Amino acid sequence: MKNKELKEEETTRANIRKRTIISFGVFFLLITLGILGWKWLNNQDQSDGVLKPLRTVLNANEKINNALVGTGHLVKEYPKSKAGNDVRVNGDVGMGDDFDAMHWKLTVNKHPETTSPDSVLHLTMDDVRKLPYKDLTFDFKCIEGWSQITNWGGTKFSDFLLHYHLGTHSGRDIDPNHPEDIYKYVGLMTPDSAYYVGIDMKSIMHPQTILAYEMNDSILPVNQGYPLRLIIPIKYGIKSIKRIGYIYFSDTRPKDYWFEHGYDYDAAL
Ligand SMILES: Nc1nc2c(c(=O)[nH]1)N[C@H]1C(S)=C(S)[C@@H](COP(=O)(O)O)O[C@H]1N2
Ligand SMILES: [Mo]
Repeated sequence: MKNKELKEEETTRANIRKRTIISFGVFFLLITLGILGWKWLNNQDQSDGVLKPLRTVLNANEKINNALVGTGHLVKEYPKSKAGNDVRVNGDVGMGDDFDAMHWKLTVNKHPETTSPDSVLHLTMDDVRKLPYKDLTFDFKCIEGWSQITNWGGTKFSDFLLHYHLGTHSGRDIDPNHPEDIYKYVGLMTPDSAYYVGIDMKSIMHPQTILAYEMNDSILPVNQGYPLRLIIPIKYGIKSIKRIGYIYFSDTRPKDYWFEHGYDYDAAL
């Protein structure tokens, strides 16, 4: 009896030793793999400010987002009374003091391949104000982690495009039945070209995407984008470009300031 117990105890000990050795082996193997993986990742080329393997993941996310962002999905809206008066000012790229607001015009280039006079529009704020009015109170989210409920007034981007017959190769109105005629992207830039964003057509046509010229029922403050900014609630604040000078269309991704600094091109919420 005693002998048997002793034997059992010995085999148990041997088993424990064996398992401990295996555990350590696995532990060191994982650490080695981790270090090798990290080294491999860091040896990869950069693509648009981000390591290539990471960029591939970001691009995959973007495809899924593009498939999901339909005009049916609406961002939550709040009563105007919930909007803050003390609106945070964030980001001043392309917002220099040398801006001549008196002579500002919105330059719209209808086609990427030509700058012939009949392909370019020069619009005033009076032109923009003639379009149907739309206001919106929503939770504005910055990629840095803060958010704020704010109120904006202007015109739907989709109304702007349809009124000026913009966004198509043919110059006809955007028609979902003719997707081949619709440019894939809209590019927007500040007058000094220092800040710029690219937005896919589906998102720019979203019913909550607006060309805003008011905040809390008053004219936009200068540091909030006077005279005209984008408000695009389905995306992070980085896409809501302040002080728009140029709008253009393209079938390839327009350049994008924060994408060049390593952020996801879509910046979808
Ligand atoms: N021209 C311009 N537009 C810009 C930025 C900028 O630096 N320059 N920053 C963006 C960022 S990161 C955010 S969060 C919002 C902030 O808008 P607000 O200053 O009105 O709060 O503007 C966006 N639009
Ligand atoms: Mo932001």
